[in-house]
Amino acid sequence: MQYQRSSSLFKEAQAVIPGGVNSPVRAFKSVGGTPIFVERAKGAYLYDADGNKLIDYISSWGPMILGHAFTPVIDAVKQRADKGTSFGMPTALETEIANLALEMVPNMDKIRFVNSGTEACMSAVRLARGASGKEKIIKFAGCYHGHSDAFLIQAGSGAITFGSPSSPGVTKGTAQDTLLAPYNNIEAVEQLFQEYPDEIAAIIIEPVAGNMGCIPPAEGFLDGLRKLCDQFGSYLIFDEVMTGFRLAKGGAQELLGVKADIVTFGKVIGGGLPVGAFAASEEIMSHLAPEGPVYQAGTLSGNPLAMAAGLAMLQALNSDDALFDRMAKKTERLHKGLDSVLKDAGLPYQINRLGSMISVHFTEVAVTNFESAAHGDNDRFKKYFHGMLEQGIYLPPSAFESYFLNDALSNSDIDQTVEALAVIVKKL
Ligand code: HOZ
Repeated sequence: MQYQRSSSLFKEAQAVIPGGVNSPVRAFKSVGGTPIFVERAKGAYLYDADGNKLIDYISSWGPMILGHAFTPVIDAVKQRADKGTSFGMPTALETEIANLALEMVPNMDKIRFVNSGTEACMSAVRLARGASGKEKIIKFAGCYHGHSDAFLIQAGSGAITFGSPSSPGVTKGTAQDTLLAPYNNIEAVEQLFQEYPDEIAAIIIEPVAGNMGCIPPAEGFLDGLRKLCDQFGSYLIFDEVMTGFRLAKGGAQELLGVKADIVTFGKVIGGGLPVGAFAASEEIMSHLAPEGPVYQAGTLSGNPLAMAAGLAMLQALNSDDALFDRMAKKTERLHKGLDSVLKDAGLPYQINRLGSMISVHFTEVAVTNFESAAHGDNDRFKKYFHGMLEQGIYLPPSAFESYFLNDALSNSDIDQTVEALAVIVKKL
């Protein structure tokens, strides 16, 4: 494959945008080489600036769950654009998508729309603090909840990829209110509650971690968190930015049968436009301005184009009862295929999967938390990433990210992906 055009576009971008990108993981720093500049995408395929066609396994990091340029979403945006793109005033569309989202997601009475997953998580924590009158939160090493200060402490995703899980610029004061525990370790969380019984406003967690590769929760772990929150009067926040409307209509709460107090969304809920949201019970949401004193706002919140895209996406998901099962089966097919090639090659590897999320780590230890994810052999991952790219397969350019499959991927795309691995596996 040739990447001359991407390469020159990257140079031009580096002159005016830090690192040449508007979000660090896109820069390919952990795998090396030149980021691919996209020209357009349709269904399961990306078409880059050099005219290469790639099978896409990131689906815009989640939102393109029904494939790129999904016609009902594109039509909804086009139709809405003619009526004006922003008013800073309420529209009926916001109530319509709120009703549908609340019908699909269990346990929630009210929802507030924002512009990104970062904003949703940041606002959810402020709400938990304001409603509980407590200040500390517990987060898990390797989980990523956006780039707001309180979360950039042992964070996953790009923060690990670039070796700065705890970012400069986050004050000591902020850091001391964020307590850390290893993912899947209930004893560590119990210990934190013993140490700070009256100070913990909330636990925030990705119910299926997707920012250190894909790491499903251990049996009983989320239930254990639920019990601790009930016992100590703390809120359980599920960051469902990745899992919401992806693992099931009702996200991880529905699939795993654990009730959260506050849920945050992003990615799929915007159908590919910038949307985040957070939802909770009537009582918790009553603390939010203008009803209550916890302030949160946004000029572009509930933006009509974004709401139209999100509504069309949720309607499509809600009307297809076979979708989530079908996507889980496709992901299982990929898992089995990759597994058989890697096993035959005798390489150390782990494949984690839940629903339509999956990832490969090149290590002999089971990957259950940040520490074990960090055991992965990054040199081998780089060869894997670039080898697959040469074969026309676009994977996440970091071992600390999950793949997000989309429904446009056919069995033959998946088989082609497995064949690509068979071609390159001897060079890994
Ligand atoms: N933080 C995102 C993945 N976990 C990457 C966002 C992007 O680069 O688009």
